[in-house]
Amino acid sequence: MTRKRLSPRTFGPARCIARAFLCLLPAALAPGSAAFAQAFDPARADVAAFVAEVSQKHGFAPEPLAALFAQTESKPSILKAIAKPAERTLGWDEYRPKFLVERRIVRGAAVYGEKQAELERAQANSGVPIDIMLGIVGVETFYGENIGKHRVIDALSTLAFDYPPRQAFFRKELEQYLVMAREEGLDPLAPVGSYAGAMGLPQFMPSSFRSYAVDGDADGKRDLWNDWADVFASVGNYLKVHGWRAGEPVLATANAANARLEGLESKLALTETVGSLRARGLKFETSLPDNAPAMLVPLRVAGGMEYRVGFTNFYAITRYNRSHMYASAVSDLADAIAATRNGRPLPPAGAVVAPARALPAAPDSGWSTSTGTKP
Ligand SMILES: [Ca+2]
Repeated sequence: MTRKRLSPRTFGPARCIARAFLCLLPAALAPGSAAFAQAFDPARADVAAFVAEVSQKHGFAPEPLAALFAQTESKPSILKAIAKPAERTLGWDEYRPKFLVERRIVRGAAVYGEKQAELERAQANSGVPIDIMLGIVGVETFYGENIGKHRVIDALSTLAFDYPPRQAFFRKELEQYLVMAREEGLDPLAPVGSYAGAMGLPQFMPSSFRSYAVDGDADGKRDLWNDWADVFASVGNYLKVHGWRAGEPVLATANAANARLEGLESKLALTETVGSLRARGLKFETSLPDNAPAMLVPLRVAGGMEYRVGFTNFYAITRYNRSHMYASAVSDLADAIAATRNGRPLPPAGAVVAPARALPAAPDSGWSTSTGTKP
């Protein structure tokens, strides 16, 4: 879908609301919608039905759960944020510089200095390089500087009950959140996150938290807001579960000047191999063998296209956020952090620009990360 305006809050699972849903917005903001934050009425039919269902399914006492919703607010600012019209799609040459800024690179290298033990432990356990984990957290929340300011319960409830286009998705996440809060011993009113309920430094949705978050320092808690050991262990685990291969590259820049790309799909899937792409005349270097899975990564820039070849580990990053540009930015930020902390010059920004070709539009932003969910 079309990429939204770039701002810290667009990074996190909230960034990608399918345009198709926008036409349904009037239903979400129908007359009678509150102009100001308003506590939910537990007697409201859909809220009461949800409380009854979740209580029965997970063994919650219904009264305290109903009382919780009386303390939960439906927030117009959340509805406004999720329905914000998509601005024009950014080119790669506009998207990349948003992330590859000096402060983000330097801060990543500084976080390495501060959290080296946590990073090394997470790398040893997951096989995911330190710099990739820093790249993910750097792109998602600027290493925790922008984790969102909404109460997670407000965000999920607002979207579960007052945003019909995505209510099925958010009711599931709300259910997962309630179970998660109980499992983790958290007051469900306390955690904060993005306007879509993505949590902590790595912006995990509740279902991802339950499935992939890891207690990195064995203190009995999974704390993605404050515990860096848990943050890196969880990011590493997420990528490992989604197919990360230790020691293998993420991508290679490619020269497509004389390549025959007709008929190639640009979807986010490992539909090609190193050999099949080379057979089309795409020139790139890699240590991987001819039969290694690969995908073409088309990146639109002024004057044409930059191409890369993504390997299995590139694909794993796209499971965090379904976007060619996202995975490319994470990889480039990781490379820049690695260079900085090792005292090397930054890798070059650009690659060969080839004429634009008639490839199918790339799905360069799906519904998020860590959620593993599509619109
Ligand atoms: Ca912990």
